Amino acid sequence: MSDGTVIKVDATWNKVTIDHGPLENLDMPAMTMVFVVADRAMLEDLSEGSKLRFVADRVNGKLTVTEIEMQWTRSRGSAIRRLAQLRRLRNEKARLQQ
Ligand SMILES: [Cu+2]
Repeated sequence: MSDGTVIKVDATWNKVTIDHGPLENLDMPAMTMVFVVADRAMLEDLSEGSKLRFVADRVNGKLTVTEIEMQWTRSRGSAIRRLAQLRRLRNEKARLQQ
């Protein structure tokens, strides 16, 4: 996995601009560039300034983010979304146990 910081999220085209460290599997030095994401759900966790670790590969000729691991210093907005998601899951679990 490589380290990166999200510069921009483009939900319309399923793209994300990442300031990334070296990508050894692609023989690429550190730089800022645009990637496609393999699954648009990946974009939900990302916002400007998010720190992540990720895997990128060439898929159908396009440089594509295939795996993402969020760092703890994620943006406040996505932390709040994550909390709301956890609360929903907890409510759902409580409902099923009734
Ligand atoms: Cu690059």
